[in-house]
Amino acid sequence: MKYSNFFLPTLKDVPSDAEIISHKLMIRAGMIKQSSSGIYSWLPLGLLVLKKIEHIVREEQNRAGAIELLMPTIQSSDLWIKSGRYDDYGKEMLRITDRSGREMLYGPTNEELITDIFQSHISSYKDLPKNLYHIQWKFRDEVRPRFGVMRGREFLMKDNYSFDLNEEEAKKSYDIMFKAYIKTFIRMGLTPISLRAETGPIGGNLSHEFQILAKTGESTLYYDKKLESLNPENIDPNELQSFYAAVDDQHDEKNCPIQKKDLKISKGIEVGHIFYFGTKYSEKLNAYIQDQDGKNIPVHMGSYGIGVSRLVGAIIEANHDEKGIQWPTSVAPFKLAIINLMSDDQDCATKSMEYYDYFMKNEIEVILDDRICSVGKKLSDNELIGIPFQIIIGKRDLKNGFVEFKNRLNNKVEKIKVDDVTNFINNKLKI
Ligand code: P5A
Repeated sequence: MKYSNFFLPTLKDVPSDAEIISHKLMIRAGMIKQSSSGIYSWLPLGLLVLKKIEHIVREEQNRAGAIELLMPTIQSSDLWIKSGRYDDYGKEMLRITDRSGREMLYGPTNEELITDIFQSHISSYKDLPKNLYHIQWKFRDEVRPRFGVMRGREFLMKDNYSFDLNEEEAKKSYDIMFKAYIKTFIRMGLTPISLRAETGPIGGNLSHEFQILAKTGESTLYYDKKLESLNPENIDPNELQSFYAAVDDQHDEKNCPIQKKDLKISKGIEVGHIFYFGTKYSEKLNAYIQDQDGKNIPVHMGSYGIGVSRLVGAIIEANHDEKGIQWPTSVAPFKLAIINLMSDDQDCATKSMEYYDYFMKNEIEVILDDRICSVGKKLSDNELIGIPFQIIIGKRDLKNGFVEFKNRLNNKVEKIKVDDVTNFINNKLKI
């Protein structure tokens, strides 16, 4: 991508209504534009990151055996009346009346709709277990939408639903998702902390939330320090669920089961939440299956959610400095930025194009900053948008046979010989 062709409207000034750093940076970096309270357009740079996150979530769901489908955003009220949640959900649910006077709603979650799909097609224990997911926009008319995409009214969620014969089998599905969640967040360069949680309007009696560590996070977490250094290849959900972790209002210093030396206190942001709620929806929505003895029993269900759009903000909260974003490579909108500081110099322009063509040919996600603007603006915009690897081409260095390489993750800068650049970057990206 050439910057001059792209749509990347960066801003110098901090928007006045943005309270937290990720919101400020997302607006300044031209990633989102508010369309109305809690509702955003995703501009090209923001969309690239959203898609990266979606891709990792999807891959880990598929690996864990979940099957993707796609349910609509608009639902009929009928199923919600049956489940009893039409009234319970209150003002958070956006209700719509269609031209024939039918009551519809913009889905805040999909337990009802998926249970109905399940019950229409599956009636035997032989077809279990099943785990179905989709990645779809939700709407919750939050009282106080704030913090940009972190607490939006319209937001993208990955939600899936497991169906099992009994509680024991359902706990196995729960544990598979638990493990998939930890892996998903680690792949995004985050440190996930899992905590026992309240079930709220989703229901049930077993639930965990997943927070990621970020200095600027809203919650204060108290947890066993072992949770910070998990090996994604070797995760035992039962062991993890037994480690101590609590948010501040649950933490009781006197009764804390672990020693002070093992206890860590950090700030976190909730990015995922999983629930086991047994037969709460299957009984009301008639999702019965025949067991091995020919008896009809309600199917046992769980639901699992990841805030895909919230993660964009959460990743920024966990990865930024005073100059801008520092994308972890796995979710970066581009892996490499080639920054030509002197766009009116023929040698600089030729060299940057040469590198650009090479990386494009090799399918590296690269952006070439070929804009005609001041050196100061180029450097500050590139710090702001935070592409992890940056090749900076200046007139004097180039004359001496060098360019600069900047690693935005640690801000280290080194000089590289012009002929070594492609190998150097290939090594960094492990091609
Ligand atoms: C689980 C999947 C559920 O809705 N039903 C289907 C269950 N859980 S939840 O905790 O309410 O939401 C799951 C995740 O969605 C994100 N999220 C939000 N993101 C942005 N703005 C919001 N207003 C918002 N509300 C929820 C969170 O990451 C949450 O963990």
